[in-house]
Amino acid sequence: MSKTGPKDDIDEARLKVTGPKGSAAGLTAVRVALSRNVEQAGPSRTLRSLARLNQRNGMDCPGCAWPDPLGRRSPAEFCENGAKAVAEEATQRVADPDWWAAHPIAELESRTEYWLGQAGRITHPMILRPGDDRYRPVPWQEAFDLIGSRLREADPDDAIFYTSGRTANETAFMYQLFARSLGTNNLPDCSNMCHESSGAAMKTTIGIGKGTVSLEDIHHSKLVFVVGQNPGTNHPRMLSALDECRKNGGTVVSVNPLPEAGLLRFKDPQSLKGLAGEGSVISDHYLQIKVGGDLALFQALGHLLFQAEEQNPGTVIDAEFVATRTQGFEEYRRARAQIDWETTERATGLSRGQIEEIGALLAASPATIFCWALGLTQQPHSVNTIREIINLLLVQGNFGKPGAGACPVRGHSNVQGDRTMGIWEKPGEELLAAIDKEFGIVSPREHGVDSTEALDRFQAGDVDVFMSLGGNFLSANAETDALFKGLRNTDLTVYISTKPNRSHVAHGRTSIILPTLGRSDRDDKHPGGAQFLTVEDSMSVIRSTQGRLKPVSEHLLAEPVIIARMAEATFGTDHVIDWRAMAEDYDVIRDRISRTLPGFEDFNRRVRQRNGFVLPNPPRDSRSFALEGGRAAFTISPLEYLEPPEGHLILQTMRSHDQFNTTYYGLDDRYRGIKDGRRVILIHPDDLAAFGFEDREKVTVISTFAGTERRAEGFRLISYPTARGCVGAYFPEANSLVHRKLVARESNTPGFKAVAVRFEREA
Ligand SMILES: Nc1nc2c(c(=O)[nH]1)N[C@H]1C(S)=C(S)[C@@H](COP(=O)(O)OP(=O)(O)OC[C@H]3O[C@@H](n4cnc5c(=O)[nH]c(N)nc54)[C@H](O)[C@@H]3O)O[C@H]1N2
Ligand SMILES: Nc1nc2c(c(=O)[nH]1)N[C@H]1C(S)=C(S)[C@@H](COP(=O)(O)OP(=O)(O)OC[C@H]3O[C@@H](n4cnc5c(=O)[nH]c(N)nc54)[C@H](O)[C@@H]3O)O[C@H]1N2
Ligand SMILES: [Mo]
Repeated sequence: MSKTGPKDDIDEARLKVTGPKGSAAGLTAVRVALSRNVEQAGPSRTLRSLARLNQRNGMDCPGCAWPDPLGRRSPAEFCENGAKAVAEEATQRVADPDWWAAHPIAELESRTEYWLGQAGRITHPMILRPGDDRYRPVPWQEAFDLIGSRLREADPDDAIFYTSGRTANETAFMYQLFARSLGTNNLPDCSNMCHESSGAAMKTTIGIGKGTVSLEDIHHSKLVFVVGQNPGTNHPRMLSALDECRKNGGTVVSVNPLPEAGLLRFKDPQSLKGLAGEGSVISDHYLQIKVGGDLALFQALGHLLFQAEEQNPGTVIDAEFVATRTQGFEEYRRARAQIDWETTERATGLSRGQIEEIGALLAASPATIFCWALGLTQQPHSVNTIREIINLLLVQGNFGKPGAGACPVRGHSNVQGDRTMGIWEKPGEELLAAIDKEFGIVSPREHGVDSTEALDRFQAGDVDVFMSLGGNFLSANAETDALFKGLRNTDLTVYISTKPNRSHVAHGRTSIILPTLGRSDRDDKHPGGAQFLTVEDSMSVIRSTQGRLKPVSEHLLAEPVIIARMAEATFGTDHVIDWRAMAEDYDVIRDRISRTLPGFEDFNRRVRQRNGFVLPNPPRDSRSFALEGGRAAFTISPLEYLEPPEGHLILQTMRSHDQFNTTYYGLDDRYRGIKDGRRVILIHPDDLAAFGFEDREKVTVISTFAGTERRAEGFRLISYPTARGCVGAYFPEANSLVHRKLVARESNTPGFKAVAVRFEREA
């Protein structure tokens, strides 16, 4: 075990490329997971944390939002990357006051997220005072008083409260209550950059912004599409579910510009048989689509459904469902009557024959699920693309029946729960009225800013206070260079964090870092003893989570306590809301949630049940839709795809196998065979040749949008079997290239997978 992070930062000259692998997981995954844990946390913390991961009364994995099985659980109900997420948090490396003293801001500015994050857990509250050159320790109460007095002075509209999706339900609820008590709905969150397009598309078509399937549905589906998603890396336990689906006779189709290892073959690390040998096939069909071509594909599939129905009347369309549960069907049928195959082939990069083969599968399937993630949510036409999935599901009545439905696979472990708890810049009247009634406050009605609108506010220089509950707002966002300057122009930045990151370096004139307990840490400094928190997974299951590890520093505070003490410092101890009572006993928060939010009745009792409880979901539970007449809505969208300007390619930005968003576990994107370097561009060999470049050549990447250009230097072109015309780079290295106006319409999500780029040779 090493108590300090790596001395050296990433040296891109050490980049090693071995090419893509054909299968995911297996013994290597187990070995990597264990060695990372032991290296960071030591053997005993490793054993204690991993044994309880995703077990009943255990700890919810701080990684992704994939659900846990309700029945049998494997003794190792986690994956390589979940284990790495735990190692990151359970680490015994510390960024203590000595560390901060040794590294002035000017030095930290030159560091990558890798180097910063590997420094370890922050141990003391820290402050950077105006004009000082480094963060120094500050007593908790002094930090709270400073925050409180600044917030009392500020126009609430000039304060912004960001949230990242690791935040637990109780914490999120208190945080939104804090912002609204102050008088603002400025509550942007990571969801704005993530699945907001899914929410926007689903709310307007099926009346709820959440998925409609359970894990059991996946196991027993006849046909599962996995679109724009890399589960082998980002939701590895999903591979077990897909494996089970295939064993039960289901078919899996994946749609992706990259041949991701986890979509090809899978060696189940939870079964001995799976560890050895070839592993099982995951995708029966793989469509190597062009980035942004999915809308065209789904429209073509819609056309093929009607064609199949014509050939075999009464076998494809669920006429009764359509007639009694939907609206707008005839218009949709008319819109799909014609198809322009030439354009469809150009948009998708697929042949008519390939699409027809999948069309036949879909037409014949009695129960279909569409799973998707960020490959569909971060493009200008994302909301319409997802609506087109809903159309396909509606035609065949794939809601509220076993093995069928819509499955947006969420990112952060509690991103869905945070929204349920009211972290939303555009709250509905129902939520605000319920909060006001329960707490005796008057919430503001004016909508706040989302993460993209926040960029404009920083650009304009009118943000006084920026607060961040977890996350890394700077590096996660678009146009990071401008945002960096904007944050520096802020009067006060407050970061509630576990580890150092570049947002801390983009400090306001005064900047405060409040170090907090993580999911795996014991939270027992309360009058009534140890407390637990709750989370909601991607399939709307609410369950408890409790850490047991000894915190790495005695100075850490739990997130609910931090919020309560900030609120007391802001409003005084005689405020209409009893903040302290909530922070002392989380049951008190849950009681108040149960009186405020629908679906949480009797919260404290039900969350203590064996498997927690499932939130109501009208499409899934009763085939009803909270829209006009209780009916789901077909929608009609124009055909749209991404056509780069002459001499350009379309860049998508994605995660390596060794990172969690802006934090890097290591430098080994093992399944893609890329190691020790991250400034790479994956490009098809024919595009490489067409543009006159050599494999491994060093280039500057230039993005163009609305007549402006952005440049990022020091990238290497890597010959890789991606779709033609589409290149890939890692998030967050490429974020500075994304113009803040390049967004998905309606959801305002940055166009992280839709950037037009060209390359310039570097010396
Ligand atoms: N280990 C680990 N787990 C994670 C995360 C992590 O960083 N590390 N992040 C978490 C979070 S917050 C999220 S939101 C999820 C993200 O999970 P993913 O959505 O899997 O994340 P990305 O790496 O962005 O991968 C996007 C995938 O979409 C494909 N793609 C890109 N453009 C298109 C397109 O136009 N069409 C199609 N069909 N495919 C396309 C890419 O090739 C890639 O395979 O994972 C969560 N889980
Ligand atoms: N180019 C590009 N950009 C993207 C994306 C993309 O695909 N491409 N994806 C987008 C997506 S899907 C998302 S979700 C966002 C992610 O955006 P964020 O959620 O803002 O970023 P993270 O990297 O997950 O945040 C990491 C930081 O959270 C803090 N942290 C970790 N655990 C805890 C905890 O328990 N409590 C507290 N208080 N802090 C904690 C640590 O200090 C760590 O440095 O990025 C978006 N940005
Ligand atoms: Mo996400």
